[in-house]
Amino acid sequence: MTNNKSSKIALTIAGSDPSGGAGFQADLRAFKSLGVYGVCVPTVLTAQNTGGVHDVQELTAGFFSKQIDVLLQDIRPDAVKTGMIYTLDFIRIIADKFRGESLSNLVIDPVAVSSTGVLLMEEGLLDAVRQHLFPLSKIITPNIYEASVLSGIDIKSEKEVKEAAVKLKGYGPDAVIITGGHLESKAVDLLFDGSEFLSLENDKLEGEFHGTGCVFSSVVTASLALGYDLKEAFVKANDFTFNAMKNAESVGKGMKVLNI
Ligand code: PXL
Repeated sequence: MTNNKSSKIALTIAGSDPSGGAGFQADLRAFKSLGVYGVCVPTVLTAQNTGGVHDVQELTAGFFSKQIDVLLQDIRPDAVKTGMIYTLDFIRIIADKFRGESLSNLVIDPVAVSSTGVLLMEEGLLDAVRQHLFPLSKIITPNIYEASVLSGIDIKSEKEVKEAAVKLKGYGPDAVIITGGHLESKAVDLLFDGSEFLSLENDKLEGEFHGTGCVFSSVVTASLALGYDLKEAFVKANDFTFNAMKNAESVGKGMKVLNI
């Protein structure tokens, strides 16, 4: 049999956002924007619009697991990302599959709360993500809030962002990116690869945006699928996300969604 595969492939394991601004819908569009073929396994469904998350419906663990098995029997992704996971069972299933299938280039976006403050995982589960998934991952992409909870460091300035990055690196990922330092007048993203820090600063943009974390981590994932290194993936994600925010659109009555 000849192998006609030409596109690189990225898998997102994430929640559904019917409004398309976040969740696997945003991930798939971001993959496509980088020329990467996207595949997806939903974890949960949400009842959601641009105003916020109204309800969450989990899939059963058995069905979730089957989606991954059936997909991987057929398609081998070049990179994988996780977004909203929601339950401990699902965290364990992802860790098992990841080890069992010897997949590479895992990007963990430890999604904890929505932009409007709704919990996107059961309480206390960030610890389980840290314990089960960080050791398997290439890059983790917490925002400042998630990095604070995960590291136990109360982040107030760039000094603590760096301390948190060093601590999170100790949990096993090859690299840590802490996004959206909503600190002072600039938005700062920080990469730590175990030896060096790289900070990228952008002007803070006015308004409320939905899905920035999903888009950022998806660009990192697509970049790894394309063969870029950590630093290149970081720079690409920072640049792409900032431009998509600058050109954000109001598709509904609530938050703006990124233009990707
Ligand atoms: O932006 C985080 C996020 C991720 N995944 C889903 C979401 C949200 C935010 O609302 O709904 C499905």
